[in-house]
Amino acid sequence: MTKREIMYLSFPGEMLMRMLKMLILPLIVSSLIAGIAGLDAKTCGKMGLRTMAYFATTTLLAVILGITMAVIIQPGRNADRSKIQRYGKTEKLNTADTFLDLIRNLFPDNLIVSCITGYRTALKEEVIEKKILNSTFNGTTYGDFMSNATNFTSGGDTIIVINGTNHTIDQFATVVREVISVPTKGETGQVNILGLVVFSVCMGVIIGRMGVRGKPIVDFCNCLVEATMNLFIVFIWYSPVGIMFLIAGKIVAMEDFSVLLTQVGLYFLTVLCGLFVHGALVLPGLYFLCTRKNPYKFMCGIFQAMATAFGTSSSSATMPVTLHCLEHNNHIDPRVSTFVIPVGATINMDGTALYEAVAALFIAQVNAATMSFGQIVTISITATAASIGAAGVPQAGLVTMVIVLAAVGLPIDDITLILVVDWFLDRFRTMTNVTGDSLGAGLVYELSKHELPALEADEAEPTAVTTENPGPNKAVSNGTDSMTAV
Ligand code: 7O9
Repeated sequence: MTKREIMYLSFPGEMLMRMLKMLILPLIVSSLIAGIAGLDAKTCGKMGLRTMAYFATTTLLAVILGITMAVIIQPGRNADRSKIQRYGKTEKLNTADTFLDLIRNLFPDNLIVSCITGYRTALKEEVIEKKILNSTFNGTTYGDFMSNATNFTSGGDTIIVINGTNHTIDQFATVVREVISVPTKGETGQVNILGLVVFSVCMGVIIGRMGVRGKPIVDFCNCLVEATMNLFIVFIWYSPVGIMFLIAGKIVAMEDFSVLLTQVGLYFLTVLCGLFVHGALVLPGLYFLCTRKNPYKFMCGIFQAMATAFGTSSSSATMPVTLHCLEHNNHIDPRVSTFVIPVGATINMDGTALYEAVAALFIAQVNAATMSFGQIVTISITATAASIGAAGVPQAGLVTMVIVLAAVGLPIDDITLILVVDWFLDRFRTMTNVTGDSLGAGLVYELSKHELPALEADEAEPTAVTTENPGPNKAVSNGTDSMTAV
């Protein structure tokens, strides 16, 4: 098929992507603000700590699993480098700039702009002229000139008299032009989701502390979440068709798969095995350990979210489906899921972390570079950090990989060796990412469950306080009722 025909074939799938992505912005901002503001500070803090502990544990486990897999299977050991075809190009990148961009993106200077694009340091090339003092003038070398330095006479330019002739320092200089890159302000062209998450979480905390006076915003946000989810239920009917076309379009566009598998097949299998073990054994195991409930029953409930993750290869586009599945199939309290899922979709990427660790070791093996224990630790730290920061750095996929490789001194250009299977592995790692987020929501819910009912009473408290400024009688009596109930 021609590119155009493929575009037509995947068009119904593209429409699904657009519908899902349309919902992300209202959903993430309102669900985080309402979710966090609806909790009291103590529960919010406890739940936040549990969530972060879960995210950190699972990401670290994923990296360790990836490294173990790559060391056992040795996917790159016998690979003949010259036989692996390279695809695409890698771009030049400065690790320090990327890191600063990430921090800048945490705090957007303009909220409206952050809904459209993030900050990215662009390197502008500038020509500068440099004088190099090395030439010879009238038989006098620069060395001679300098050794007579005591003879300097001042007056405008530095002048030196050698054998009765005046010389200036410029006569010994050769002018060279050099191109340097100057960091300037640029744009990522992608929504700065990390900034929006930080903003929403902070606003949620503050609005929650405002009590009654913050209630209109909380109600507004709750209403917006509900409306967005209702709109999503309309779209959900279309999702099976959309996912089918998304995958069909990809299959048609695929190059000869057998060639690809013989080239980097073992690498592909290593990542796949790692993702499978993590998603089907490690994460459910952790869930079981903490909750004593059947994790596979839980995972049946999020099947639709996993299918959407596979079809869209984006955990953010899958977010509405994940929220829907958690609430309707697994009966997770929306106060928990609307907090865990958006934050998880942004910073918790187990599959991505595992993938980056395996990829780095694969490239090391292909280059027959032996990795010391220290370097392996460096890979795990950078892969973990890369998966956390991915949503905040421009062109995340490649850039984070570059950072991991650069940290242990592996050739950056070798990323092109693995690009050919990247789009396919992306689907599987997104599935793992979504599974990790969902099980996390389930786990945090089970652990925080006993604290949540108390919350409902707490929420009613501000209404009771309104006696100070008596509103409609009904509201006051409601509040009193629930206070009595407490
Ligand atoms: C994978 F919170 C949300 F839902 F609003 C949200 C929106 C956007 C969360 C995250 C993002 C976002 O931009 N995420 C992002 C993720 C950006 C760049 C790269 C990645 C990494 O993506 C994963 C991967 O490539 O391994 C994977 N495709 O989980 O979506």
